[in-house]
Amino acid sequence: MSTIEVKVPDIGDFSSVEVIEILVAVGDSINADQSLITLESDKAAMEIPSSAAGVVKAIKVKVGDKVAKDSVILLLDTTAAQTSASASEKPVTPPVPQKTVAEAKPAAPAAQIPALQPVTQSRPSPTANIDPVFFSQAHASPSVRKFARELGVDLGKVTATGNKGRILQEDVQQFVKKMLSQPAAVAGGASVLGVEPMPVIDFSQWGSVEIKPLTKINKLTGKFLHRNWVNIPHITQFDEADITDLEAFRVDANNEYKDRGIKFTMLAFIVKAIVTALKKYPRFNSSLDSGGENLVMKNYYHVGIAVDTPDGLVVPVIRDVDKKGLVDLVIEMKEISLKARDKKLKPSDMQGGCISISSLGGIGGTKFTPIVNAPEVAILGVSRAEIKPVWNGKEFTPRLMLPLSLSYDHRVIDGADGARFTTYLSHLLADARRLLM
Ligand code: CAO
Repeated sequence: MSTIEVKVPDIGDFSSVEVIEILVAVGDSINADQSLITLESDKAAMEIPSSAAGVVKAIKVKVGDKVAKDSVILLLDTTAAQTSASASEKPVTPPVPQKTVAEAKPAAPAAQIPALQPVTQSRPSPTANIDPVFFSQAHASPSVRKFARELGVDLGKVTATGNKGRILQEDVQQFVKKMLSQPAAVAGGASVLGVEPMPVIDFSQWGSVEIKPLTKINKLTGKFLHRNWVNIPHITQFDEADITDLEAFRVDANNEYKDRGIKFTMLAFIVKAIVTALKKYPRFNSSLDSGGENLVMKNYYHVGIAVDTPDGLVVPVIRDVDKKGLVDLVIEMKEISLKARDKKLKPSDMQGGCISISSLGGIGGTKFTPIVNAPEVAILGVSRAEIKPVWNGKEFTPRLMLPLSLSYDHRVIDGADGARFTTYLSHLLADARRLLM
């Protein structure tokens, strides 16, 4: 038996170069010239070939080590290789993979897929985690490995077209192109580039299920909400308005207008107040232009109201709120919510809003984070008012507090302005006389 030390050859000007990959394992039969390790300096990556054929007895370096000329890489039993090849004629691991590693790789055992997350189809991501074993065994030049690493491509999944199954840079590019062009098999539709798609799940494996198609409105709103959620950097500012006095006024007004069949809702006051706040903080009454370079400042005041219908959420718009009195607003709001629930809204009834209000106060809840209804830049969420003890400087007094949740587009509105807007809105609602000013 003859054991030799395989050393780093003369690698030019490099005196201390990092080992980034070990390409063989103890027990591997290797050929002369087979790549053993990959070194990477600031300037280049290089594979170091074996000086002889044999069986690897021990590896003397590890990933992260710094090596130079004559550093020992491994111990090689040079007789064992010849003996095993000639005597037993067992196929040894080919020094250079003749197929792509993906083809050579045994099928992944089912146990590798978590039992509770059966993924029947999902788009493989080019940036999926790289399998270090198959990446290191893939037959590719250092520059191609570097290129693949930068793109996050697992070389083990790339089909090679080069000589003797070598993976070329074009193969990596082709792989990325293919991944990007594959339709996303995502529950619920579109996926975000670079984000792992949602798995497709067979729920019937855990019990009986039935399929209910989404309504047309569900599908449309789902698309818009997803688009807005993904495109807009959202912040939600919470506040509470003391509406004790406003509620007393509302009850009086309702008694007064009872004979005319008019019922003032808290929402009508909020619509009026929000327009006064838009006038004070005009940036909330703007939209980003399509290039994202300019703000389109609006000189009109149209407010969208989210209406819950059996078929889903719709947001009709009340136009020119600043030119309308409370009675007109109350009548119009009643009409549009009836129209919405009777499916009589036209597309134009839902366009041109400056800001939207989503009121869940009639249902319950303390706070929520509504999604901005682009191209608007803010949306006000209103939750259920509650009597709370409020400190007036001397004592706690029972006050009716209305929770407000203002979500806004942080590209257009700064946090300080978000807080100013809700503070001002709360002042307006606390003293409705300010709405006249
Ligand atoms: N606090 C306490 N009570 C409230 C309240 C609040 N903030 N807002 C409404 N209420 C009360 C009302 O006074 C009314 O009580 P009475 O019948 O005793 O007078 C009751 O709750 C029902 O009000 P309402 O919700 O029907 O009426 P509204 O004017 O407040 O709202 C509308 C109208 C169209 C906004 C509402 O019906 C609706 O559809 N809300 C849901 C909106 C939605 O789905 N948003 C989610 C979008 S985010 O995904």
